[in-house]
Formats: sequence, C-alpha cells, structure tokens
Amino acid sequence: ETAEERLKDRIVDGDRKGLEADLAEAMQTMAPLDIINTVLLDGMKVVGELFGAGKMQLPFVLQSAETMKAAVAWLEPHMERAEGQQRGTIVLATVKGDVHDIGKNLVDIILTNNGYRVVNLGIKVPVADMIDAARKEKADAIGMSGLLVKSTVIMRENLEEIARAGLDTPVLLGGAALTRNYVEEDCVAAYGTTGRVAYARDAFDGLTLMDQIAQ
Ligand code: B1M
Repeated sequence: ETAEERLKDRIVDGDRKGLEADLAEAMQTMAPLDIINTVLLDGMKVVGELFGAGKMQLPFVLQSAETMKAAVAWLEPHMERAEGQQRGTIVLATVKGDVHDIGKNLVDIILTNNGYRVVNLGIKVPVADMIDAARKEKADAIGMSGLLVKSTVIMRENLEEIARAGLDTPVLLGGAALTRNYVEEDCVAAYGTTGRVAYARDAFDGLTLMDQIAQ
C-alpha cells in the first residue's frame, strides 16, 4: 500500500494515528495542495457517498472531518506562499445554519497563500455580520460557503439583504449543493444590477475569480 492509499483510508476511517508519517511520505513525491486535492478529497468523497447511502453514521463522518482538518493543518506550513504586498481583502463565511467548513477553510488557505487578506468569520454566520465586516474591513469581496441545499436558499436571501444594505461588493459563492445555473440565474437576479455574483466550483476557481476582482 502506498502512503497515498493509506491516507485516503485514514480519511474514510477517521484514523489519525500515524497520519503525520504518511503525510511526510506522500510529500516526497507530491506537493501539499495536490495531496489535499486528490488524495484527501477523494477520501471525503467516499465519506459523503457512504453517509448519503446510510452506510455511515454521523459521528464517524465527524471523525473523518477531524482527520481531514488535522491533515490540512499539518500540510499548511509546507505550502508555498506568495511574497509581496496585499492583493485585496475578502470576508469569508459559512452561511447561517450551516456548520460545514472544510471547503471554506481551504479557500482561506489558498487565498492567503496567494497574497490576499482573508477575514474568516467562521460558520453559521448571519448576513448582518458579513455586511458589518465587509464595511469595517473595506472588503473587495464577500465569499459565502454552504453545503446544504437549504444554504443555497440562504445565499440568495443574503444577497437580497446585502443589496438592501446598500453594498455592491462582489460576492463569490461556493459549496457542493450549488449549481452554476442557480448562481448565474437566481443569485445574480437577487443581487440586482449593480453587484457582481460569481460561482466558484472549487477553491482554485475562487482564487481565479478573486484575481479578476482585485485587478
Ligand atoms: Co454533512 N452533509 N451534515 N457533515 N457532510 C453533506 C454536505 C451531505 C451532502 C452528505 C450526504 O448526505 N451525502 C448532506 C447535505 C444534504 C443536503 O442538504 N442536500 C449533509 C448533511 C445532511 C449533514 C447534516 C444535516 C447531518 C445531520 O445532522 N443529520 C449535518 C448538518 C449540520 C449543519 O450544517 N447544520 C451535517 C454535519 C456534518 C459534519 C459536522 C459531521 C461534517 C462537517 C464537519 C466540518 O465541516 N467541520 C459533515 C461532512 C464532513 C459532510 C461531507 C461528508 C463532506 C463535506 C466536506 O468537507 N467535503 C458532505 C458530503 C459532500 O459534500 N458530498 C456532507 C470536502 C470539502 C473540501 O468540500 O466543502 O464542498 P466542499 O468544498 C469544495 C467546493 O464546494 C468548493 O471548494 C471546495 C473544493 O476546493 N467550495 C468553495 C466550498 N465553499 C466554497 C466557497 C468559495 C469557493 C469555493 O468561495 C466563497
């Protein structure tokens, strides 16, 4: 068994013992971000499928998520960081009612490593807090993450609320339950004609969009 195979199994099994040694071994042939994007996320995908099929109980999903977080935390200091000046600020949050934050935190890491200032408000964040933070931090963008189907509705409502508050800060939306069509039709319409709304399929897509916004 290769270190990569063991790592994937560790995510599925929520098994953290010896995690660091396997990560160190995998890093001899792979970049940290590639380990996350292929090996670790592959494991989380299996977890999602097992859970969705009723073959895995929630406490075990939590163990998998904790293992994933530990692995990402271990890899983070080994990632390349862009030097130079700040390229812009984004306020980032998982929306109200949603606790899923692995994807959001990945977006944080990738943007931070690429020279952006990320104001990470955490999980279950009411839109009022995002609006306050966007004003206070003079944000170039607001990023919302959410994995539940319910969260896609919250995002649309949040956009109406942000527009009502008089902001036209560009907004990035990401998360497994979103579709490009929903974002580009319903969400864009909800934000009105002045503000920009964009769909980020993954964390790298988020970086590409942020690069366009901050130009
Ligand atoms: Co939950 N969960 N969960 N869960 N969970 C899902 C999302 C689910 C699809 C599983 C399933 O049924 N197959 C399902 C949602 C069903 C639905 O609404 N359609 C589900 C459910 C039902 C629930 C609970 C309701 C279960 C319950 O209590 N009965 C509950 C909800 C609690 C709540 O939020 N109120 C719950 C709880 C949990 C745990 C706490 C156990 C744990 C989360 C731990 C944590 O995050 N700290 C958990 C997990 C781990 C998952 C799955 C298995 C994996 C999610 C994950 O971390 N993926 C998930 C299955 C799935 O997604 N298919 C599932 C890895 C992560 C990197 O991906 O976040 O999608 P993701 O991020 C991606 C992209 O989406 C994108 O970039 C990343 C890749 O680069 N992206 C962005 C995300 N945000 C972005 C923002 C951007 C840009 C890109 O810019 C702003």
